[in-house]
Amino acid sequence: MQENFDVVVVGAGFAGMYAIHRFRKLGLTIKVLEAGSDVGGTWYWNRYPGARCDVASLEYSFGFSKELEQEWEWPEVFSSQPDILRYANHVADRFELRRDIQFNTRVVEMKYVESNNLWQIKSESGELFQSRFCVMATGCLSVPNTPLLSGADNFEGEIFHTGRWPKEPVNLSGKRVGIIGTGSSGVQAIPELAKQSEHLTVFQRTPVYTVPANRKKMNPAVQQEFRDHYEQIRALQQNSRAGVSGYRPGKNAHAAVGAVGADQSNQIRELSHSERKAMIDQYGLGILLSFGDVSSDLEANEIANELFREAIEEMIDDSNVARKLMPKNYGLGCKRQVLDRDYYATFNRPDVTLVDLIETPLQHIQSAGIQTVDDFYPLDVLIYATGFDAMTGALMRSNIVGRSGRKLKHKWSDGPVAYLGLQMHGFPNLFTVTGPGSPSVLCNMLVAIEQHVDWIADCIAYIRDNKLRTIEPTAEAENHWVEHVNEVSVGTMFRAPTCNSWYLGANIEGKPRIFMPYVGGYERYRKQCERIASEGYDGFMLA
Ligand code: N01
Repeated sequence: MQENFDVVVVGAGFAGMYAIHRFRKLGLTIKVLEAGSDVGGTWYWNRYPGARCDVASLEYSFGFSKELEQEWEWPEVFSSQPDILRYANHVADRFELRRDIQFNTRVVEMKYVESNNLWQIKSESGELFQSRFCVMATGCLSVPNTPLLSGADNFEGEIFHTGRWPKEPVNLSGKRVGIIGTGSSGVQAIPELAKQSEHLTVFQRTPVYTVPANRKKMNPAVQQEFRDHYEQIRALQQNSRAGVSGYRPGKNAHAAVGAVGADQSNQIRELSHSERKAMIDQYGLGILLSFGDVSSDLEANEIANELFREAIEEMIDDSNVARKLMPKNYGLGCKRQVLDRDYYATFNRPDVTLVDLIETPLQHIQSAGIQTVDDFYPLDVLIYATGFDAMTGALMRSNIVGRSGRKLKHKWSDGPVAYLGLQMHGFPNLFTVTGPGSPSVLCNMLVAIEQHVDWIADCIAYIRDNKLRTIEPTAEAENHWVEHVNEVSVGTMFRAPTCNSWYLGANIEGKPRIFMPYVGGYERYRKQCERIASEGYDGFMLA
């Protein structure tokens, strides 16, 4: 049996959830297919201890409903995963979203049928769905990367991935826990795991630059101030580089968001060593990221890196451990900035061991632990905090077949090619939310999601109202956009010669090295999308 809809949406994270609300207003029939058992996307899957958002709660929220803005209470300035998931559930309840979602349904194939201009979607259990439009709301960081380590199948203890943490509580007390990976997930989990386990061994390949997160409880006066000014705040977000307003309430409610003390016009090169240290003492290590030259000039960047290493030396009791924790071969700003709570202090605990996998590589995983070239580490639990096949992973795994039997996998074999990160030539009526080539992960995701879903909804309405059947970008427009995305990233720290990050696909073996998100800024991007739509969808073929 095959069910028919106007739109099938894949994924019930924040993008899929907002899509239901927005598409209902157009009177469209919708089906959202979600692999998980409930809403929340990334916040549904990433339940590991310590998981938390790095965008301030009052900014990381939907702007489409004034009532929602007024009624929701955020307990902390930067929200923990349980609070964000609670918000997602509240939104689902309040707007009765679940009636259009089919949970526990993984999409395994999507095929465009040219004879009737419809998409056929197949689930893992063989169910078939058909729709005129498809919206991939599959998230940028939704496919966990589990590296193939020698002997991994031998391990007889419990195994977890931070990106697939179980819903049921995980009891680590009295257990010897090992964690591989020190990116954002590992850095957040490590201090909590150290508290919960008998002994924690951290297997680190690349040391991280991490700065303390703001850990304040929400001040009710600040929350009220935001509620009173949300219209202004949303406008500021729309005209910002990263979808963040930076709004700071008045004197009595200051420091609601972000770090203060320097701006991009400040140059680290112009300060003496003692002036630089004084600024770190006053504002914390995060200040290093605020100097304009640190993100644009390799020598200035290295000054900041060296200051960072000095700070690590001061924070860590054992100089050998401090040395291992110091990032050396890449600079600040190359990767997504990591925020932590007590990360460095955790390595001063007697029940935490740091293993440097570059100095002493992992040889083999055995039934009872990990063997490196110089030691054996007995473990009851092994945790992978090894990241994701980012931005393209979920799309590539959906086995998408477009016009003339062309597979997305083949189209993207040398890297993602898409127009505005919204559509691909050869795949009519298929849209991606925060796809490669859009600001996505460099932006407040909630802002990026709302902008994309609104754009897609307006586009579908345009097609319907003009009695058209299909839309897809021209190959030319798509190629120009890819060139532009590439051009604007040149000269940024993201593409420094020493930089290897998931933004570049460098964390996945064999993945083409392409800088995937759009670094030109959210406001500039949004204006381009608006211009293109207002000019009758410039660069798109409509039929
Ligand atoms: O993943 P990562 P993540 N052997 O790819 C290591 C968002 N996020 O899940 O660098 C040994 O950054 C790898 O080492 P190396 C945020 O956007 C946000 O931590 O490849 N180690 C690295 O240390 C973030 O950027 C929040 O040498 C191996 C780690 O695993 C993104 O998600 C919180 C290995 C992976 O780090 C991804 O973060 C959490 C191997 N074979 C996540 N393979 C917040 O909002 C990989 N590693 C705060």
